[in-house]
Amino acid sequence: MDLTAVMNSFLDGLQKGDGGAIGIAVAIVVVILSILLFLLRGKGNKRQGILLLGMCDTGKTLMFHKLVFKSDKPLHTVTSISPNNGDFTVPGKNKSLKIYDLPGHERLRLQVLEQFKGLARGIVYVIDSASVQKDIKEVAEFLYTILSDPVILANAPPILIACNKQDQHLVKGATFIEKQLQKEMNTLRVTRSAALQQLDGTTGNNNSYLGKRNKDFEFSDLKPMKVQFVECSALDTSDKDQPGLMEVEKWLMTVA
Ligand SMILES: Nc1nc2c(ncn2[C@@H]2O[C@H](COP(=O)(O)OP(=O)(O)O)[C@@H](O)[C@H]2O)c(=O)[nH]1
Ligand SMILES: [Mg+2]
Repeated sequence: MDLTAVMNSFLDGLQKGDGGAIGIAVAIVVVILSILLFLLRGKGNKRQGILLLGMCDTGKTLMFHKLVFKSDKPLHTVTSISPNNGDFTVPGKNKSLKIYDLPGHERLRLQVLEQFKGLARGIVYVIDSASVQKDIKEVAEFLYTILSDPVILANAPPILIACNKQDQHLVKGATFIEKQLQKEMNTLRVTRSAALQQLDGTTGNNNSYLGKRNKDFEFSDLKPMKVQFVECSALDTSDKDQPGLMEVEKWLMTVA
């Protein structure tokens, strides 16, 4: 029996309301729908976003312009209220990442995190190395909120802590900032998990306690989430010894 004959008898069966033929037709439709759904879902899961997060005035928008537009011109923006996004083409690879410059204003940042966290293939947490000591509490708090978010914990995107503005005089280096942040996170995890326990009345078993118990907080204990610190400068200076954004770009290449 050739294929046309099989098709004909199958269509004949369908017309006559033959149970077997209808069963086969239903099965075929189900298989096609499943494949379509699988393909669509696969596409949605492929997170391509890099979120630039951090306090106001840390240099996120300047960094965004440098990475996306390679623009050398100084920026004439006012405080960015709405998110920007643009493509970063990965040199040497046929890939691009979507960079999101998200507003760091205190009243907006949690809402913005909520909206964009599902897109994160990676997160760049930008710090102003010149003012980080003064603002350490707030800097640590937002970072803690990001790292203990259930969606972020589930996806475990790599995190780059970009210690920006290294071109300025007497700024702290990445190692110093990492130590300061670890100390602050150590305090925060106690207050945060205590506050949560009071709220929902449960004992422990929430995600708000980051790192290992019975041990001071360390970023390396957040595995499988990988947290890295680099020094950078989004501002152009004629000084060739300045780090520029080289380390950030290197990291983006490893994430893409
Ligand atoms: N010296 C120095 N200034 C910077 C650097 N990055 C940004 N700035 C300046 O810091 C201010 C805030 O930058 P902006 O990108 O708007 O910060 P955002 O609020 O995080 O988006 C601007 O005046 C920038 O020119 C840097 O690496 N070094
Ligand atoms: Mg901005």
